[in-house]
Amino acid sequence: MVKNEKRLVMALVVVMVLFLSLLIANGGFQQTIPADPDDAHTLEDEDLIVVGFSQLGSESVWRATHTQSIQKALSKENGFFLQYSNARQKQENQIKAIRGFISQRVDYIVFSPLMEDGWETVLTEAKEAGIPVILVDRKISGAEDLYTTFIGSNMEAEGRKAGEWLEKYEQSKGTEDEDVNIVVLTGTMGSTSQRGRSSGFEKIMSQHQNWKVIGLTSGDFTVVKGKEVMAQMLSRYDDIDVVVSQNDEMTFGAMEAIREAGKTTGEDGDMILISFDGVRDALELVKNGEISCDVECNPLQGQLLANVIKRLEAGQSVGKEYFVNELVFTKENVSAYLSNRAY
Ligand code: GYE
Repeated sequence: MVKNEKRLVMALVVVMVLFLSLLIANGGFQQTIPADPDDAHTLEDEDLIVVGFSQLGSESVWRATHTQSIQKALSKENGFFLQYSNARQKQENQIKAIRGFISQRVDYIVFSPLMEDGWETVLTEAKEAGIPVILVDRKISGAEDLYTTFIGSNMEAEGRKAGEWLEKYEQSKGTEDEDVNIVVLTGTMGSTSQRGRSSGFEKIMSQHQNWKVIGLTSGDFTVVKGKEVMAQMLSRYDDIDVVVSQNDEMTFGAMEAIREAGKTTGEDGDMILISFDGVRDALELVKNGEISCDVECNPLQGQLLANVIKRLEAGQSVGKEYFVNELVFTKENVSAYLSNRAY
């Protein structure tokens, strides 16, 4: 018996020594700290959905609102870990950001493409890594299998709405048979917003032989460029009837140039303005008549994005495109929306 007890004690000691040495080899009771700080969240936030978001820039109030809407919806409280990257209007920065997200093995890549062309290579890399890509705001050209879904505006419809408004306006003035000289300030060339708004407007224009685009140039969606190109237009043409400006920032810039040229805008002014976005400051100008029509572009896309990701997480199918609701603002309806406009 005594001998057997000794053996038992010896065996227990051996087991304990083995256990302790294993523990020491694995770093004891302390949690290991990852070597790569970028991996840190995977330990802390195991249940969060990791999303890499490449925004194209911060050129407008619309853009800032869009960014905030996504940041708010993809919060930790809602179950997300969001990596935000601002490309400052450079496609190469967006490509770099997307490559970074791929190497971090994020769960989803969300991005708003600066322009439509040039994404095949990097999005093929994402596809090969098995990371779903969700486009927001703007689209890409070519292969539809390079992204899972799109969430944003129907830019083509926005352009058409602008044309349809002008059609009705000319009719209401009884001037539908007179020549209409139009200047178009486009957004970033090659972007979905520029292409869609242009082609939608052109569709309506093609039904009116008397509508003439006398000048068309890009104002890059910014105030500064909008002012600069409008000043050039004003020095070239003194018979502009309508300015179609593809976002509110360019419209603000154009208005400065028009003022400095000693001209006025609005129904009783020298020319009328049609704008896009419908941010608060622009809606104030719709109210006082300086902008005649503002076609809404809705930047509040975050919640829809969060819902779509949650569906994908649940293994449910999603559509190929989701359009947000959008209105047309004129002085007849704008007051009702101004009071609770958040941006
Ligand atoms: O109209 C403009 C922004 O792509 C819809 O981009 C967006 C456009 C928006 O810079 O203000």
